[in-house]
Amino acid sequence: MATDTVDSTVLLEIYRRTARIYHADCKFRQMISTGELAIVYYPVRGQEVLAAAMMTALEHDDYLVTIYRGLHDQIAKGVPLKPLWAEFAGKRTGTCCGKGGPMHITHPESGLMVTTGIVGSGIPIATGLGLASQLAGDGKVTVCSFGDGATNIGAFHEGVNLASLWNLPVIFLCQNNRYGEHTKFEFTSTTETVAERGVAYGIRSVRVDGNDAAQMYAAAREAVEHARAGHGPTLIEAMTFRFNGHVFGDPGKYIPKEELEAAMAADPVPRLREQLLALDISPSTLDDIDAQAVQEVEEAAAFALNSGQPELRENRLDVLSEEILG
Ligand SMILES: Cc1ncc(C[n+]2csc(CCOP(=O)(O)OP(=O)(O)O)c2C)c(N)n1
Repeated sequence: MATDTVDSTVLLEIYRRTARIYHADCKFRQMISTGELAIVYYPVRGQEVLAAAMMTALEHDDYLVTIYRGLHDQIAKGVPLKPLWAEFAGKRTGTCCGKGGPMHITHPESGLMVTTGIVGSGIPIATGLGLASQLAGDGKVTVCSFGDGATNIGAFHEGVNLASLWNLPVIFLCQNNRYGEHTKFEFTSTTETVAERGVAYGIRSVRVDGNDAAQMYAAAREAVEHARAGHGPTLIEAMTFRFNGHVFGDPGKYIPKEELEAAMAADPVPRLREQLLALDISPSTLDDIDAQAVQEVEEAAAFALNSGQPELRENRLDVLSEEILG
């Protein structure tokens, strides 16, 4: 799909979210490198536009289930930056009072229902959220983000099959960054694509260039409208690439040099900027958006650093909806 078929205000909103993600990811990597922050971090550089376009197609109270590599999804869904950063840093002011940490970010107020560390485990949860919405008739759509590696886990097949059978309002968003940890997708899959696996379960399945904002947004909108109209789930296989290693500190030696260079030459962030400039959006408008994002990220990082850690005695609080221990 050509960019001129998507409204430039929509593309600008995608750029705004992309800028926040881009600058937050850079800042996390910088702070870990300098020793200011000691956390396990899964970089999202290269996958920003995909998440920004997907979440722009949602309403604020639609649901999101994501994974440890989830910063881009969380920011794009609208989780406020300060408590998000504080949770990554394990601070009391975080979304889960510092007790979830980087792999377990939850913020239901923004629709972010859960972030999981076990590969594929969010998929049946998302199917359950879809069932809850269908039963309640609340009109909400659940997006479930996961990587290509997760599609080899049993939970993927169970969740997709049930969502298809019960016609649930769920979007299975496979962010195919071509590597599961250190292993190339081709070495783990009997099918060439993830999308064709969905076809076997009778679920509407599409494969798109996730790094193209207009194409990704169009696929996201169609899937949201399809789900909202009661027509059931969609599996979107969004092609992308991660520019850094699996986890921060992994030099990514298993990625052939030429493959990484080609991916970086097609960096989705400057690509979106170029597309906006071609639509007569001025460079200063885009610079202002970047400057605003940098400021928000700096403020969030300072907020996280200056917040205190939860105390040991708080360990058992916030676990159940009703406290049962004094
Ligand atoms: C059930 C399970 N098996 C193995 C792991 C170890 N592990 C963590 S991340 C990962 C790779 C998953 O790759 P993918 O689903 O493609 O997501 P990506 O990290 O590329 O975003 C693995 C094998 C795990 N966390 N859970």
